Amino acid sequence: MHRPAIASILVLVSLAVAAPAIAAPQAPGRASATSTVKLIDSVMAPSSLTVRRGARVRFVWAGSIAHNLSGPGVPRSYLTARVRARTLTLTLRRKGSLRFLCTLHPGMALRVRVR
Ligand SMILES: [Cu+2]
Repeated sequence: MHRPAIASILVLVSLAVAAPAIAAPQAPGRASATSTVKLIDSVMAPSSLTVRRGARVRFVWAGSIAHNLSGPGVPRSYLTARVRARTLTLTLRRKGSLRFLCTLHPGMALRVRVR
């Protein structure tokens, strides 16, 4: 008996969530692609992205000072906390232009265009 292919995909997604330090397989141009954005002192790198609907964006705190994160889909705890080391992966399900920012550092922002 064969398991449906979707089961394998769900397992991969689950592993990526459970172990964010392990890089998930990336396939550029596919809806399941993950883009990594680093929060460095005091910029987001890259500062703009264009992705397909359904893509994931993984925020990685890579700087030595604290940053917070605000934007669509970001849990409130990331805005209220001064975070030093954390990752957050969001799945972007709607087309449009999104903006994420650190409110502690003016100009520390990311714009994402979801196609
Ligand atoms: Cu910041």
